[in-house]
Amino acid sequence: MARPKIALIGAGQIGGTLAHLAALKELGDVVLFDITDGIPQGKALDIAESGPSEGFDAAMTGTTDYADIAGADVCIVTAGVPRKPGMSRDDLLGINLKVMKSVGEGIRDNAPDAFVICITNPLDAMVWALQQFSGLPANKVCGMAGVLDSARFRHFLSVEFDVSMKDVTAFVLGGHGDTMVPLTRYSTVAGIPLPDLVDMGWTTQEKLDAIVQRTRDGGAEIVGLLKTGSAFYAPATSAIEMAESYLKDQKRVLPCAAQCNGEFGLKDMYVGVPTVIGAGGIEKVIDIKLGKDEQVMFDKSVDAVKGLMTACKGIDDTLV
Ligand code: A3D
Repeated sequence: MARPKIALIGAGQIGGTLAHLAALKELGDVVLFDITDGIPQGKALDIAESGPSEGFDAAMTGTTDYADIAGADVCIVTAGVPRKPGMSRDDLLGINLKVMKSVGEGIRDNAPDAFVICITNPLDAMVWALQQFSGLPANKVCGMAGVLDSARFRHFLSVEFDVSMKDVTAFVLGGHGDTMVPLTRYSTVAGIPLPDLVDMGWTTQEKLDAIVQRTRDGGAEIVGLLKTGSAFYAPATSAIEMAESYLKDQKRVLPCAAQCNGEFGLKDMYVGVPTVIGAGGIEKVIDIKLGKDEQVMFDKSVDAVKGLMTACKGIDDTLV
């Protein structure tokens, strides 16, 4: 059987890391696409040359021609611009929306059967627009944010509790922005919910609140340190986790930006929700019950995403 084909649209910081990880995990043959000639070809060759030492079997090609992504099983989209210190994700909307249009059309014309994972910011609005521009079914187009935000939360919690990250689970829902909703009640250490751990004296409510806020600011913290761009190692790892679940039909339960069709009382919009990812793409949106305070935070986050969708419609009147 032929190896799966993974197309990476955008060969920048995240794109290059995605290619390297896909090769190391032998998820399939990789095509790196970018509009800047030389970058995708150079990164593809560099990664291919690490193959003999690593011992992976995966073909790597770089291209500026959409025809080369033909028949891709998975497309991961990072095309666009990242933020710089002082910028919010929302400041990227105008420029990245135009990029989503060309990327959507490129995928529509060359890889209409692919499972598409969008990473470009502002995430929830960009994946919503990308789905419309590509015309692919909504269950085959999703956005990566919740896996990353939850991973950041899990990392901070594991340091606070001095336990293995493997035993910390966490859920972060809502839009990928300042209004994201880390759900402490659904986050656990080996099944023990965080509020119980506060009662047990493992941490204080103040410390937990600070960790929740640090999770919300996790992207900005890295932008502030790097100064020239945004995070790329953990974002790439998170998207690879989602791609692997699709390619291997693992049916992982992962939070991601998915189209809601009645779940959480929402329709025709993308926002971070718990999902099941398998061979059918987004096979299920898990409609969990939110507490009163959680619902208030989630609604605020949904409103922020709706505001961005309205701004997109003001720029491109083909969006509905
Ligand atoms: P960067 O290293 O600048 O790479 C972006 C690449 O896109 C560059 O190589 C560009 O040449 C290329 N590009 C620009 N326009 C096009 C186009 N029309 N078609 C194809 N390629 C194009 O950025 P990055 O890899 O660090 O980040 C990529 C995106 O991911 C940005 O929008 C970030 O804001 C976003 N991001 C999202 C998260 C989430 O958790 C959702 C995390 C980190 C970064």
